[in-house]
Amino acid sequence: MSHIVSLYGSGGARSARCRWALNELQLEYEYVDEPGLIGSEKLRQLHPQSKIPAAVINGAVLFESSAICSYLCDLKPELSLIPLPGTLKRGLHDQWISFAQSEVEAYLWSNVKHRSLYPEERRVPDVIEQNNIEIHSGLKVLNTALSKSDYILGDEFQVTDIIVGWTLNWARRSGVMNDYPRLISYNKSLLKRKHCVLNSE
Ligand SMILES: N[C@@H](CCC(=O)N[C@@H](CS)C(=O)NCC(=O)O)C(=O)O
Repeated sequence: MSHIVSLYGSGGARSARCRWALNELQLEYEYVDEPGLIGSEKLRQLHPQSKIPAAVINGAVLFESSAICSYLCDLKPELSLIPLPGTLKRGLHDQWISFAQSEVEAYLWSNVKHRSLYPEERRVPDVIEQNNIEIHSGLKVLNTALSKSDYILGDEFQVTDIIVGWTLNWARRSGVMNDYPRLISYNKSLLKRKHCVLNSE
């Protein structure tokens, strides 16, 4: 069955997760990357906070990058990029994408806000040190989990690796991943993938 997909995004933002998943799934899609998109009324029709990514898939609106990625993979089960619903592996997929986003990514994002995004009067520099403690706690867990296998869920690349991999690539680019050799080698192997669109710098 063919699917009609429009993705709203920009560059290396979290929408890159969705572009990478779409590429792995070999799904054609319309990509909407326009100046002034974030915060626009046009995007607010699709995302209540007018953030990216948002997607229209077969006429239905979806936001949150990991939800978009997982749903797209569910649409093409024959490619086996996501474990089937109801399996333990699917539970582990949910576990690790939630873990990466809530235990690492949210703190990376908070650091960016407190360093540069918020207006000066909202920035709390002390938060950054606290955030870094949380980030390292999360990275340590991921480093240990990945020491047992090539990919998060075992021997096969899954969309889980796209979602968690985006978080880890951001950690690397933020300079907080240097003490985790397994995360560095995992990140390198993901960046080599043909369909990967993450920023390798
Ligand atoms: N948890 C959301 C985060 C969405 C998000 O914060 N997107 C950023 C770009 S990567 C954005 O649109 N930021 C604009 C803003 O915060 O106003 C997801 O994974 O989709």
